[in-house]
Amino acid sequence: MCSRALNEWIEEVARVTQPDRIVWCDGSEREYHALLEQMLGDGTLLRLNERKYPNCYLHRSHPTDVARTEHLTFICTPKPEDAGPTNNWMSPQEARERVGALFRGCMKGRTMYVVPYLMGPPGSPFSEVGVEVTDSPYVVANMRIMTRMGKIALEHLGDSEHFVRGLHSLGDLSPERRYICHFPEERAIWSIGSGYGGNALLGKKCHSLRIASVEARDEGWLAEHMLIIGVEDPEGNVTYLAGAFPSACGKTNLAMLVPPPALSRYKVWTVGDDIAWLRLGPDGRLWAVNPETGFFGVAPGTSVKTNPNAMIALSRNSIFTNVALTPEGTPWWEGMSDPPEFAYDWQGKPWTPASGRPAAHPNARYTAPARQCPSISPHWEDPQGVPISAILFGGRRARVAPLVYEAFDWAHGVFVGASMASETTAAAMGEIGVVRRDPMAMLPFCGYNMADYFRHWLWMGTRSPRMPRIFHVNWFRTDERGQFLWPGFGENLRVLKWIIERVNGRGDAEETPIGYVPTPEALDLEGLTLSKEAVRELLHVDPNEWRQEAEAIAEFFRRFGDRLPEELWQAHRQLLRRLG
Ligand code: OXD
Ligand code: MN
Repeated sequence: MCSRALNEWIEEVARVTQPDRIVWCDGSEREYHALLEQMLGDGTLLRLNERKYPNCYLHRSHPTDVARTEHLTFICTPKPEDAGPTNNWMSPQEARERVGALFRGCMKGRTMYVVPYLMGPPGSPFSEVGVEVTDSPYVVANMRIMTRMGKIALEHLGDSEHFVRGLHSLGDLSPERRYICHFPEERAIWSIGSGYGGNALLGKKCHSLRIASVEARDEGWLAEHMLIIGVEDPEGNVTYLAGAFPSACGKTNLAMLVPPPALSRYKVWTVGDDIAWLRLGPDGRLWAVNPETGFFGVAPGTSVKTNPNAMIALSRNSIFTNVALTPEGTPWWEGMSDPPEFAYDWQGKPWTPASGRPAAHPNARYTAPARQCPSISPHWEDPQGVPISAILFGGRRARVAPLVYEAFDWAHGVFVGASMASETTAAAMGEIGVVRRDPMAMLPFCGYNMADYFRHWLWMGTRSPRMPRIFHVNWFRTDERGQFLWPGFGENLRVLKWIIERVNGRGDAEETPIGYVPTPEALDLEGLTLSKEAVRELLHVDPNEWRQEAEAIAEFFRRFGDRLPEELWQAHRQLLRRLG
């Protein structure tokens, strides 16, 4: 059984791209292994040490194709205003001409894979079918880890014509001919010239965030760049939290947090590490699913110490991209362990610790099945999702933002999310470490005008009195010598504990101009050696810094002109008033 609309679309795509062969992927183990063998044969993959990393492979990408290329990512709507000032815009007609030309004959001599996939748990009202057509077997193999692929997706599709159409080709991998185009009105994606995850695994950022955010606006739900976790207290109560953090700011680590010894009677359950689809349930609460089935995590910095659950998840059946390779055939990256005496770097060149360059690319990745994560929640595939009690917004801020604060109410929380900022990381091409506004961590992922997106968020808050409470966290504050003030990682549970107490009507807080900040005693710091000054600094709200911050926020808001919801300006004026 196969939808006629799907067959027709595949015929049309094949006419344009002219592949030598068309392969419909069924998602089976057999098919996966055949693909792997083929890629081992042509050098696309290298097999890792079968004893230490069973069924694991290394891929080295083209050296210019190692991260998302935001400047080559476009929203193609009839009017530029519908893409908004924070997106690159191209008219659908121009895209069809300029980018369409690159697809003409691009699969000559290649195999075209048809990859049906399901985002979201089987049988869930949240779930959506997409079909990615690609000429990259590496993309197919990764899609099989990251999505429910093949037969199950076709079953969900039935004879419907309702699916996201994703067309991907490696093209010639040249950045000059690289485009990632989204057509929200047609629910279509065209990506050419890159094999990198965020650009090429179309189920992920392109479908589940950029296209889905537009659907969510139209249908009354939220598609967000958020992790989802359940925190179980010693009495066995589980509170679910969702958190939006920019790329490479520790979402995966937080999603798989291991409690520190002082809080060993707590347990953190992983539901998702990157994307959340959230809908109002019949009970008026906001329920969330993780549409993915795998983790496409940043390898550098991941270790048994920082994220033991990830290390177990990635130890088998995983694909590594742009990590270093040790002589014994195991992957290595900066921060994993003491450096090996010798390795091959991410480009396959001989490397030693004296080489003076990183062995792994800073944005090296692992693609690992979610079900292998020891902390995976027993509810991670529940069709109705999990009920969210609190939303966390967070960024990487050396200064200004305290460790944690709570918004006064939903509308203020939307202001907090809309004015979020973070220092840039290696997950996208460009300068690293500069502070940029990244509202709700969605700046690179919102498929429409963010002013309308903020309006949608505000409207969601009016729909139920049981919406989650909103918090802002910052694990990255530093002292005047540039040292992190907060230990981070597992210790972040102390902050989550306060958040959960607040949600349950407990947890002492002080009202400050920016929101409720915990009193120093309200944070459980038992067993942590943190000076009183450090705690004070971590929780400090400096009115002068915040006045400057408010000016930077206003400057950002002004970019949206009249389209910015008045509620956000009102929240801004209130902030200034409270700052005095
Ligand atoms: C990711 C990203 O890969 O945000 O998740 O870049
Ligand atoms: Mn992400």
